[in-house]
Amino acid sequence: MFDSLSGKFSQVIRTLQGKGKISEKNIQDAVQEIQNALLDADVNLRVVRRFINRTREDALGDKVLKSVDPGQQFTKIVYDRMVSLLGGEGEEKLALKGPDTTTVILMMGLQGSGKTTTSAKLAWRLQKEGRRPLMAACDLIRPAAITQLEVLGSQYGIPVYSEPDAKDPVKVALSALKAAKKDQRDVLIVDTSGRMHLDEEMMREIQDISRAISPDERLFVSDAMTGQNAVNIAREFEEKVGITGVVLTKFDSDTRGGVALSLKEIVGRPIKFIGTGEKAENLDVFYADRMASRILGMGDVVSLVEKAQEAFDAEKAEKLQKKIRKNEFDLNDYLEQIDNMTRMGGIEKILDMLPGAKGAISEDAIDKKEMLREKAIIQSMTLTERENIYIIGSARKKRIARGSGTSVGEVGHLLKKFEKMRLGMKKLAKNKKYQNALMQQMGVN
Ligand SMILES: Nc1nc2c(ncn2[C@@H]2O[C@H](COP(=O)(O)OP(=O)(O)OP(=O)(O)O)[C@@H](O)[C@H]2O)c(=O)[nH]1
Ligand SMILES: [Mg+2]
Repeated sequence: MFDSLSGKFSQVIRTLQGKGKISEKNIQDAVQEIQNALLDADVNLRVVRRFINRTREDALGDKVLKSVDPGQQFTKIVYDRMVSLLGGEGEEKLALKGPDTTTVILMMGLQGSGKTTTSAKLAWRLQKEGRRPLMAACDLIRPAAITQLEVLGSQYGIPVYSEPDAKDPVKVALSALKAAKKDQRDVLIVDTSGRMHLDEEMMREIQDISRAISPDERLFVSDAMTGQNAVNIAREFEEKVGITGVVLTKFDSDTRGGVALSLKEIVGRPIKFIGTGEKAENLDVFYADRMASRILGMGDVVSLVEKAQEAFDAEKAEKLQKKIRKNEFDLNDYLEQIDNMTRMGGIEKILDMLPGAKGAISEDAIDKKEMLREKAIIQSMTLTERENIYIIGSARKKRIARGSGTSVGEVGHLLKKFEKMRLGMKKLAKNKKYQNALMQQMGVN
């Protein structure tokens, strides 16, 4: 999967990294090549356009051209864009309820996409995690479907609810749910029949099943090998039934992978698992960041990206230091720091970047709620006010308090705290020993 795409990406990136200096033209060329590679991989045209526009926008900003290592920075931009295209960082967890209730998972998708196999894989995975799954055989169309699920069930030690002579899958699903509850099964996985093409009657059937059993998860199972059509089909399922997550199967196959890249963006639903083979253990949790580095075709792209990130941080920190030394640190900078802190998930990291600052910033600066309140207050100020807090008199304070839903006292408190902090930071920044430590930390000397 993705072999050809990866090959092309690494080539583009290697070319850029070899260059000490990068021009706008180089970047335009690189972006163009990435566009061709994505189109060759059968990625949806609209998705390609959006991806390319965003990448170009980021890449032509100051960030790349003025950065320490433009090649690395460009890689990071492409990587970040790829991660967000695939659904962002972290894992998309299944919506599992507590063990005292039954979580219902409905499997749906085209014929042969891997619903039955995935039902069994998922049940096996959940059972390993200590759950008690039951599978329901609600494919009453394909003659061997029930047997197939039963065989898988006995292979992996998972019970299957079935009614061999039944005609109505909605009834079977309802009875299966009843049986699951009676037997205190905490997960019910409902396998349904595949739809060859979008047959209205078949869509109504899956709609009816879904309405009857109100699934907590409605997983759209899609074969990674199907072409562009998969995107339209997913859209149809999303409209008619509603998708809560996507499972991409047959990732182990040799395909160009375009569908995988298009689905999230078009359908707007997260990819939760990928199938990488026929066996029970061949179902992996989907991680956009890991997939992105795989697609970029560089084992070490992640560390590369981290290095670029560090360089970027160091540059910013240096700028910030200059401002502090000159006493030019203003509320705009402070706001940026608050945003950084929330983004990075903690003040610690920022404080680590400014050695010695930990002591200078009082404990209450680390209060998250206060941080959000401060953010609201600063955002209600004009840019001039943020640059020069001394123009903020009582009329302005009142306006700011009203705008931010706080009180005049709270606005005053923030201004006082900020002034004190700035003085403290300035003093620190004038301290030679502190400066040396800081420079060393940033690798400047
Ligand atoms: N290599 C590989 N094969 C898979 C994967 N997932 C499913 N398959 C195979 O694909 C074929 C179809 O899988 P099924 O699970 O029967 O598909 P289905 O969606 O239930 O099919 P219908 O019930 O006919 O609609 C089977 O031969 C599976 O073994 C996968 O991740 N990798
Ligand atoms: Mg099936």
